[in-house]
Amino acid sequence: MASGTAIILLLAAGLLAAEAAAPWWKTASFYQIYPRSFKDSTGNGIGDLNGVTEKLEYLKEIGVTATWPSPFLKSPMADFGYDIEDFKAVDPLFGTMDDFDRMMTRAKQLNVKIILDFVPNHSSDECDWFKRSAAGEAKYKDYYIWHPGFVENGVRRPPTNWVSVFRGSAWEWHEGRQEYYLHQFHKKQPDFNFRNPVVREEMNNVLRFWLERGVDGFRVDAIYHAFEVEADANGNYPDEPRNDWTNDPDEYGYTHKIYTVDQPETPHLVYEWRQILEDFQAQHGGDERILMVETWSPIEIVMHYYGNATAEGAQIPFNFQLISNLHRDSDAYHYEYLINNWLSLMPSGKSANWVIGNHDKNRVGSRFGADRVDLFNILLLTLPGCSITYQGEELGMLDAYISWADTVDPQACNGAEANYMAMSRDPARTPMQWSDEKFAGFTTGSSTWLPVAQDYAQRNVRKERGVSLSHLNIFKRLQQLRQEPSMQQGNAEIKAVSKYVLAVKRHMSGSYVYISLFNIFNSIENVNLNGVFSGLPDNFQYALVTDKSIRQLSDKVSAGSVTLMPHESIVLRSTEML
Ligand SMILES: *[C@@H]1O[C@H](CO)[C@@H](O)[C@H](O)[C@H]1NC(C)=O
Ligand SMILES: CC(=O)N[C@H]1CO[C@H](CO)[C@@H](O)[C@@H]1O
Repeated sequence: MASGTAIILLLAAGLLAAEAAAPWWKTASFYQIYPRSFKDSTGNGIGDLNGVTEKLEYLKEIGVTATWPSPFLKSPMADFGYDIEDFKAVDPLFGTMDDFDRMMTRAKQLNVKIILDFVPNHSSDECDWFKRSAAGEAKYKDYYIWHPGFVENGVRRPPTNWVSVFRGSAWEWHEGRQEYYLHQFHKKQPDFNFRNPVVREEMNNVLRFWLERGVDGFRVDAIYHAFEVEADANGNYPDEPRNDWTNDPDEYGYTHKIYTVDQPETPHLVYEWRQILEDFQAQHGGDERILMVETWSPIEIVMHYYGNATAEGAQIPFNFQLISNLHRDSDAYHYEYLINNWLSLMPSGKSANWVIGNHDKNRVGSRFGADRVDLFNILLLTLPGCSITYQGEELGMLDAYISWADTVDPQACNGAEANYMAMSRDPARTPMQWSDEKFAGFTTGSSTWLPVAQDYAQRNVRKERGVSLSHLNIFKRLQQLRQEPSMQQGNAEIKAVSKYVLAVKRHMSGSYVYISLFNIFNSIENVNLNGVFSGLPDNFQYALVTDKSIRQLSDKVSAGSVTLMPHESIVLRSTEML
């Protein structure tokens, strides 16, 4: 057969591949579930995996592509599951491995992807590996970071001045082994030694284990703490330089973190994990598995997690620019800068992602004002790339008032009654509001692990389904708009029209032009879009309105004059394809 035919076949295959090329995650809508508070299936007042399974259809209803439930692996719960005892087992509080498998089966039927929250920086001190390491068993001896410390004038002191995030020395003396172990967090959370290839392989096996069980990827918790500086030839570690703004050696800010976070090796650990995913893919086929990594590092460092010139990294290094830097008074120029800065620093060929809420932050409506709930949902869902929504934000859930007596967050309980509210993450972790039934339909039991928010009778899924411009229905409408070619693959231009108004234009040649407009403040604004974007058609119509709008869906409007009501956000669509 002529080699020409083979070339044509190859070309055809190439074209098909290119058409199917946009991987599922690039414009996905991710949804973070906090399993303790999503749905309780047993009546004990704590959400569980069967509860998640029961509500997967709801995720489908609101157009979610993928969900990452916060950790549900076996844990003594010193830090609500971020301290893992067994990396390959479900905690009985959340269910069983069979429940997990059922959740996966249902998710696959509905085509909702499941991402596992993977917590690699440490294990629990009750983890079998730590016990064996402490006992000096050969294989496990160097699984964690051990050092005998120093004795000066008969007094023992820790190896360095490093401080734990939870206050006090990051080194804890272990009587059994007669050495200190390193813990950057709680003393019940010893840090792994990722310089030990056996530990890396052990973790790689954890990834393989869950891939085999069907997960679509991993969300990697606080990766920037994974490595510490390498020990010198004598096995010693250097002190970190002092910060001059505190003299309290127990305060986390006492030292400047140059040896305990953001070490140059850390992104390479992520590249290694990506390779595990690729290898699995090559063997098993199916849709692309992904890595989402959490790192609260400077933006230039975050970019390394995308990969380097020769190795792929995480598809989604979390973009915390909006969640970290925006506040109530931020003007449109600030929004514009933060968004464009990410897009311009991102290596070419990579995709953006946007985060505005999570289980560690106050509710969006409480941080920015309830009048801006739709604004942030519209922003997240019309920017290019993928959106990441924390459960309940689609309803506009607000922080609940939690009394001191009801407070359970260790971060708040460790402090004093006088200022616990500033520390507590409980207000954003209250049970999901499904209906106006008792306990908001979250449980059939007689109590809940955290109180249900006081406003649940007005703000819940069932009620919002029935109100045409509810936050929930706007969220669903946005998901439909996101399917449009201009939103999926179009270019994006993000511009501040003034201090008050932000504009996002999405367009792909041969399709409609979409423009989202955000009136951030409390005044009426008039915008001439021709002064903002060049080459616009004259006529637009409203593709999305909110309860702030005086115009209706499909009303016509000229590009030369668009009026925005206080806090109004809208999406316009050109009347013609361009
Ligand atoms: C990229 O990372 C890989 C894997 O860690 C490494 O082997 C390679 O040298 C790096 N390439 C560049 C150009 O830095
Ligand atoms: C890498 C990692 O797992 N980071 C986590 C380390 O532990 C603390 C305390 O549990 C978590 O809050 C971090 O997110």
